[in-house]
Order: sequence, then structure tokens, then C-alpha cells
Amino acid sequence: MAATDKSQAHFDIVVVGAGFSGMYMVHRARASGLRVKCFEAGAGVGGTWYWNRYPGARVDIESLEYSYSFSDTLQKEWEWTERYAAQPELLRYANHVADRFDLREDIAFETKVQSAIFNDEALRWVVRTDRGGEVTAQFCIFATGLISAPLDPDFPGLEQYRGEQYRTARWPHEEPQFCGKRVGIIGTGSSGIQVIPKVAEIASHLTVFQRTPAYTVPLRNGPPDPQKLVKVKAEYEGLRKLEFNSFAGFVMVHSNPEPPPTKSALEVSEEERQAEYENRWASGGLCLYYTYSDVLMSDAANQTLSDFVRAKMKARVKDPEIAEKLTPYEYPILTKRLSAETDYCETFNRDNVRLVDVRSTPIETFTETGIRVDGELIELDAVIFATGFDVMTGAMDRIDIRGRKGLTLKQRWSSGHTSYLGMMTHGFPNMIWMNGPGSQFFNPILQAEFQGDWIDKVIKSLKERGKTCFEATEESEDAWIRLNDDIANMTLFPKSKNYYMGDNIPGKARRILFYFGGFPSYRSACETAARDLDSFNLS
Ligand code: N01
Repeated sequence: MAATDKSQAHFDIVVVGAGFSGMYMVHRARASGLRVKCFEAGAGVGGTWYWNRYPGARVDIESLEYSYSFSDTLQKEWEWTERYAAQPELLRYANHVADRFDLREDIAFETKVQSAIFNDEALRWVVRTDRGGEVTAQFCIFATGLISAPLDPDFPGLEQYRGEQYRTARWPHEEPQFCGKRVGIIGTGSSGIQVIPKVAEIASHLTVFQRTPAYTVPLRNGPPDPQKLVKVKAEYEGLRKLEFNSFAGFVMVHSNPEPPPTKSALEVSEEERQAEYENRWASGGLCLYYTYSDVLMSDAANQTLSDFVRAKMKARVKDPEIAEKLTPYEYPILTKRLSAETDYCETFNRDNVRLVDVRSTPIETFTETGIRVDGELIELDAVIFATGFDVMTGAMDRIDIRGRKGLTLKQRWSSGHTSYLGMMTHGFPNMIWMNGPGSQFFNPILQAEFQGDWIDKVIKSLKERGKTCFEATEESEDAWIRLNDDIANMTLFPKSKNYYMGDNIPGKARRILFYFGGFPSYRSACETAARDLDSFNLS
């Protein structure tokens, strides 16, 4: 634990968070000669990959793509050992980048930002930390992560429970020992789906408490294809161009999928549609996002893909009753994040694994020794919570952030988050967030690079005009939010309960948290705004 920090200093930029976004921002700012200070709550860099170190944690975008593009030497030299890197390798990569670009010297670790308050007179942000430190900065940048604020487990009787408790999103550095133990896992989103097969292999018995079954697809991980590696490294720039011109920032370089068909799923024959789905399925991972143009827009088109995946899932599970319980029916596929997995469905063929449906019979209570459901006490030595996050807004919401005239961000967002270009909000001058509410749904590392460069460009522009502050106008922000809502309303997202709409947080206003217009249009909106600065109040 570092010593208490009572230092006071002024910086051009304060960055909150040293995950992939914060690390890039530090690098970018320094390259432009700006004085930058980054605060990070964890003891190391890596953000998501620092905290989520549970067994099975792994990325579902190919690592050749889920990696920085800003240094050609870095991307050519780094050797990924798997198509989809596991958490330890991603964390090694983050540390390598921090070392190679000397980022640590500007990062204060184990230091949590408690408040960021705008001083109207000095036109500066005053940032205070839990170590007693206070710094000021012209720009305050939140790189606090999009899926980084885990929900605290909230179950009746939990305080009585005497067994071990773990959260996937705050996994201990010392690996828990499950051998010979009866373990329970609550939650079957992407985290649960990754940890369940791993714990099933070790524990004497595993009970999975499932509320909503998820659509899952095999990841088909493996070592990178050596020929593919040579090809990608020879033409990395070309791959990055393709990614930045794609909708979501990844093209699945190993699977080399055909571009998404521009047709409707309903205008082709049953045979053609099945062949298309089979082809994507065989490629693995998130390839099903590459099917017909209307699977996220039309109920009937979506139904064809939902039915396809349900049948695939059922075929992997021996017991038809368990297969039925595991099969999702209550929401259209892709309106919750598709979970790419390894051996998830097969895990329920094991004798030591039991699936408990807590939708029809919810968890009644925890007791000292386990969990009671439907009148039955299930005795457990350990419970793992994989119960999700307060997505996009949660990490910033947990900090006391105040803009002009003391307006808190919580007040600003009380009837629904708002944002301009997914990076800022009116009333909070020179405050910018990365990969936060209203940002394009995109490969987060590449989006961090784009947004970091954009921030740098705007800062330079302000300087050239002799200005200190920029702040989104109310009108430009309203228009951005309306656009986000309009796009979402053309899709099926509002038709299911999902965290994209804020539905997993009681009381959170329902509004799409991402821009789903595709990266090219997002980039164009950002570039226009940076060019003429018309959509900002400058002071
Ligand atoms: O969280 P989630 P996650 N009683 O919100 C259940 C990324 N990610 O950590 O759906 C019982 O998806 C809840 O049930 P329900 C990825 O973007 C990526 O798994 O609300 N159950 C749900 O099953 C992902 O989408 C990777 O009915 C309760 C689960 O907990 C995002 O992070 C890996 C409950 C939460 O699922 C979040 O995934 C991991 C209760 N009281 C994560 N409360 C990869 O790259 C909640 N649940 C592969």
C-alpha cells in the first residue's frame, strides 16, 4: 500500500482509471507535451483484466484485433498465444505496454478518485483521492470503464451465510481452492458462462442458479494460425483500416467471414438461410453478429436466428429437461450480449452439476450453510456471484462529480443519462469520458484510441483559439440523445430487458446506453464537431 498522498499539483489533464482507455490517454497526452496524472484504484494497470481474474475469463474479440493499433512495432512484436487471449495474457500485455511506454511514472496506483469538482472561477477541475491528495487540472477525463462497476449481491439472508463468497468482477489474487467443495454460482451472463465450466471441473459439486438462460455459442478458441499471423503482421495497417471502417470494430480475422449479407433473413430460402447460419456457427465466437441485416430489426427475422441457436444448444445437452431449462425463449437473440463459450452446454451433462431455475422459484433466502430455493436448502461451501454490472454510467455515478454551479452528475442524469458524442455532457466543461454512455458499440481498445486522439485534437484547437474551456451545448446534446434513441427504436433492443437499456438496475431510467449507428457515422459526427467546434460553448 502506497503512503498517504497529500500532494497538491496542477496538471493539464487528470485521467481516472488505468485500463486500456486510461493508458492510451496518458500516452497520447504525453506525446503532445501535456502534463498528465492518472489515478487508478487497483494496484496495477489493465482495468477489466486486472479485476476480472476468475478462472475462464477471456476476451471474445480476437486478440489480433482486441489490442492497440497506435504502435506498429508493438502490434508486430507482441505474440498472442491464443486466438482469444485469456485474462492472464491480456494482463501481461497491458503490463508490457505500460512498461514499454513508461506509463507508470504518471499513474498513482491504489488511489481512488473520490470527487471531481469544477471550480467555476478558476475554470479548473479539483480532483480529490481517498489518500487525501488533491490536484487540479484543466481537463478531467474519466476512463473508468464501460462494464466495471459490479453490482453488490443483494439477497435475503446473505449476512447469515458462513461459507466463502466470491465475485467474478473482484476475484482474489490468491486463487480460491474449490477442490472437494460444494460450490454455487449465481448468474448466467458472459461471466457466469465462462466460470461455470472451470469450476465444474474442480468442485465436488456445482449448483448453477439461473434466472434467465442466455443464448450461447461455441468460441472455437485455439492457437493462432501461423500463416494467418504472418499475413496479418505483414499488412496490419490494412486490418486496422477494415476494423475502423466496420460497424463494431472487429472483423474476425481468423474466421475471415464473408461480409455481412446486405439481404433480409426473410428474402432468402430456408436452405440458404440455414447454410448461412451453419457457416457462421462453424466459424465460432461472435460470427453470428454477421448474419442478415435485419436480425436485430425485425421480430420475424430474429426468430429464424433465435430458433437456429436454440436447436444448436439443445443438441449439446443430453437430458432433454435440462436442455429445455437452459434454452432461452424470453428475449430475441442479440438483444442481450451473445455469450461465446467453451463447453458451457456440455458442462450440464456432468454428474456433479445441477441447474436450478430461479426464475420460476426464486432464491428464498441464504442461510448459514447455503441457499434455500423452493423449500429446499442447498448446502454450499462457497458461492460465486456473477450478477452483473451497472453498465456505462455506474463507474462515474459512484464518484462525486460536480460541474458548473455545483450541479452533480447524478442530478444531471437523474431522469436518464445524456451525452454528446458519447464523451461529455452540458454543464460539465472540459470533462470527457472514454468508452462511456452514448459511445459507439465498438471494440473498446480501438475506440479508446479514437477518442484519445479526438480529445487531443480538441485540446489543440482550443489552444489555437486562445480558449480554456469547451462544453457541449444543450441543443447538440439533445440532438445526439434523440439520434441514439431513434436508432435504438429501429432495433429490437427496447423489446427485451437488457443492460443496454439499463434494465438490470432497479430505478435506472430506461434509455439506450450505446450509440448503435456504426463506427463510420460515429467517427464522422466526432470529426465534424472537432473541426468547427460549433456544437460547443467555448470560454
Ligand atoms: O453480467 P450480466 P456479466 N438472482 O449482466 C443474473 C462483458 N463480459 O458479468 O438476466 C439471480 O450479463 C442475471 O440474470 P437476469 C460482456 O459485455 C465479456 O455476465 O438479470 N440471478 C444474469 O444471468 C457481458 O455482456 C466477457 O435474469 C441474478 C447475470 O446475473 C458483460 O460483460 C466475459 C440476480 C448477470 O449477467 C456483463 O456480463 C464476461 C439475482 N438477484 C463479461 N441478479 C467476454 O469478453 C443478477 N442475476 C467473453
